[in-house]
Amino acid sequence: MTTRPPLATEKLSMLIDGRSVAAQSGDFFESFDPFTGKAWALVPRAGVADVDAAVHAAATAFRGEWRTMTASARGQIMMRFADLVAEEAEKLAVLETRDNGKLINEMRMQCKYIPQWFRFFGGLADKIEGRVIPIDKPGVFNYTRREPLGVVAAITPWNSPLMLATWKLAPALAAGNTIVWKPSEFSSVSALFFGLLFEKAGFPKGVVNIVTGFGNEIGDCLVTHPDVAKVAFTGGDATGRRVYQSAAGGLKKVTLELGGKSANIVFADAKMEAAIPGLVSGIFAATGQTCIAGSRALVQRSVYDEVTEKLVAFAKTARIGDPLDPETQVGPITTLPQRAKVLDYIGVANAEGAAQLLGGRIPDDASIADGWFVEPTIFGNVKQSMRIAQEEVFGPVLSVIPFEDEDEAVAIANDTIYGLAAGMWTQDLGRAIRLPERLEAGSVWVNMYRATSYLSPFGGYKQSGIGRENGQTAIYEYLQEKSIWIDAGNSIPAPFVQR
Ligand code: TXE
Repeated sequence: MTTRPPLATEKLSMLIDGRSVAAQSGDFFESFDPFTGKAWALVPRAGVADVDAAVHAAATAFRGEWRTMTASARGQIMMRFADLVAEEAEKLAVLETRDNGKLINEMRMQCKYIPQWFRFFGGLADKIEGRVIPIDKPGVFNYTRREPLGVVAAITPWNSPLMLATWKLAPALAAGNTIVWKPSEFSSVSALFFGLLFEKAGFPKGVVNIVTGFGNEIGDCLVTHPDVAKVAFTGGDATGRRVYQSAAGGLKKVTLELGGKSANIVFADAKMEAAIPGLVSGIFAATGQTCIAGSRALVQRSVYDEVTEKLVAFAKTARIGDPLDPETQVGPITTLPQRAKVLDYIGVANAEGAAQLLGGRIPDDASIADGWFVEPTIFGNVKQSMRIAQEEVFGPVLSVIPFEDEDEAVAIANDTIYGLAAGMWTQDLGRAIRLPERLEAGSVWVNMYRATSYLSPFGGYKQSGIGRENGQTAIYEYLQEKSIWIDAGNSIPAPFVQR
């Protein structure tokens, strides 16, 4: 086992109005290390009063210095923040791995990459332009401004804590909004360290506030708070629906990113040396705990036996172990309830008659017995009617589904309520161009899988979500357009007549 560094501070603090604070109740809750199964940090347990204080601070900051600061100055603060995150990337990555059990290699990659979002959107801050409209009324000058919305509530899950928050915070801040961020109760530690960097970078107090606590205790009061203008949410679809309904009461703007059941399609003409690791990395690299997991492998029937055999052989070699060890390839599941859910789905798949080709159990290895592991699991000959083909498991469970031809591959790929992502493996250029258009998914990868960037839009078709994150257009999710009319002709208005 690698050394597990102790946490520097015994009890962590939230960030409200530029101050490091405990919950007003003084309550804390334990955060667990999924590899040791033991509590390793104490996180403030915010209540409604803390949410109220955070929203109040954000609303006040929105009307203060942040509002009058030039967009270039705003962008420069974001650039400074990016530099500070880059300096702390290694520390943040270790905190994330301890808190959510995902591989250190993956969290390192994410924490080193996060500064690019703040640089990119910081650079966009002073490129938010309005328009001059050649209006159809003589003597009238009409132009538009794009203005921020106000207080944005960012609600994030446990699987990629800082990265998924960054996808919301960077465009929202660049657009001039202020933030109340509630990270997942299962992975709040890195957020609280991230929070220490905002003031250092020069953000005015109250521009970014972080409250930690349980979704079922404070989520609803944050979403429905009258001073919150927009909710940006990533999480499960059941919670997403609830957030959407609560936000509707106040007609708030929302973006939702709600996971998927993504198809990773292998055609007989694929380069198999690439396709097989592509299937494996699509599902097992993050122990299946990623919204874009390629949890359905669609394999052309003529190569079905060959692919499943190679897939099982390859997945069998995956090293299960301590996520802090860079050699580990499959880490634990982040939470105990999530492991129970994954094991339950494995039971359902067996009961429905899917052929279990690999895994399916808690690993039988005493050296990792304290961790919340599930073996990489592969089911063959899965049918569309099975729950394992339709529902998001969010664990290391792959369903392999055979198909005959292109049309059937598209039909199966599109036959779920979700539409977040899809992958395809082929050497046929025509097919590589033809098929992405037919796939109902917000991201399609050809001969690659699981790539995202600050430069390219990301989001869901169908019930995988609403709105887009990343890429230039994401900033418009945090802006509203105002139309300004000026009579430049000095005319005297005719009363009772619309102009
Ligand atoms: O997520 P939740 P959970 C899926 C995955 C998983 C399932 C449940 O299938 O098994 O969701 O995971 C906050 N109002 N994904 O329960 O509940 C909560 O505190 C406002 C997919 O951990 O969606 C956390 O901060 N907020 C996903 C955030 O919502 C509420 C990533 C997400 O938690 C709330 C994670 C409420 N009423 C899980 N209740 C993806 N898209 O990548 C909870 N929250």
